[in-house]
Amino acid sequence: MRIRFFTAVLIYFLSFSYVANAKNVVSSKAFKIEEIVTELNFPWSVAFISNSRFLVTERSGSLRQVVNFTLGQPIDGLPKDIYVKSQGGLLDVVLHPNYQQNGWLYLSYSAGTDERNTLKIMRAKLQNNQLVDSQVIFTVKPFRNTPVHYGGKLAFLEDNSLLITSGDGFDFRENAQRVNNQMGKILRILDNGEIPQDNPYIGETEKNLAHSVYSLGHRNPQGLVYDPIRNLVFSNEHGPAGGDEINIIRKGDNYGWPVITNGKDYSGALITPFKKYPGMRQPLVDWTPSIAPSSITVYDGIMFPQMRGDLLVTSLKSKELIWLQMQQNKVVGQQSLFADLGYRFRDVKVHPDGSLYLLVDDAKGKILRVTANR
Ligand SMILES: [Ca+2]
Repeated sequence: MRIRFFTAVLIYFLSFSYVANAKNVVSSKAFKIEEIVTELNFPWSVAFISNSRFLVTERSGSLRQVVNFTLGQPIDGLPKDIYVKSQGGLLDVVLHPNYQQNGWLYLSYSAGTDERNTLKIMRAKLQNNQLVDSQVIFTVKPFRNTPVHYGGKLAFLEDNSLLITSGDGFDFRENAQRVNNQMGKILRILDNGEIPQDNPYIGETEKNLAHSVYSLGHRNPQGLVYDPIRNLVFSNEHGPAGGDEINIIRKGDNYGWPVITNGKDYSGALITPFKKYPGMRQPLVDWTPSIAPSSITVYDGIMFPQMRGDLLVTSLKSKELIWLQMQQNKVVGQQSLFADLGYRFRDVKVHPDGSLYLLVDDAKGKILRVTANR
């Protein structure tokens, strides 16, 4: 049952009653929504440098700085081999946890050609609207010949190591279960690209590609966040037709794709007879039918106190922001926000002031700023 509320946020926070997969719909009128940047070509991610400055990637291959809501010219010095096609291009941007001291920013992008491409991770410093000291610190292997399912999300852990989501390339789903293969994985590297010696498969001395593997059995994970309060990593991934998931990511664990899933092939064909299998983790949340979850974050701001500690997930297909209300590590309610706007949402981030930044996925994409409507 879908219920539409037009009253203040606090009221429906108090009134939730959770039925598996049911979402209460919250009108956007409960929030103040401003378009702060427009004319962006498929914006993919933002990273806040300060309260008044942030970086935004456009999948078509531009990185730009926004200062006091004014969009800057594309930053020079991006890699020459960015492969822009279908789901590929310039993807995530994140700042090193010690960015204010060391200036390192990190980018993920697809690189190569139709016949031979992959996901790469680089770091660089920003100087006068130009990237300097650029270094490609990681190249996912093997290469592939499809322009889809890159994953591409980045998140730093508390020890300053970097997690990377890597998709299965669509045509190569069996690779998600192969340890000595970096497709369909969450990978972990040090901030300079070296391999941490406490990664789970570091002892597989004959299997070099396994050394960076942190977890396996993923399809196309496009959401990734480290929650320092719970000391947990949350990731969301696209299933096939059905079987979209949020998972709590733990070192060395197997999340099942393509051996277990609640989804089916787009043709309707069965991918696997199994929804459970010994040694494979069940998702924290399953969305069947699919919503196409494109990013996840934990709300840690002060502007919306009723959201604190909760998960926020953007959706491309169901065109909403999903607010997952949490009690400890359990999801106890789901609210659908901003569905009445009709936008495909690519990313959600929490600004230092607690407002929400939402990226609209479109050739004429934009950034919405959501503040409390008082
Ligand atoms: Ca799974």
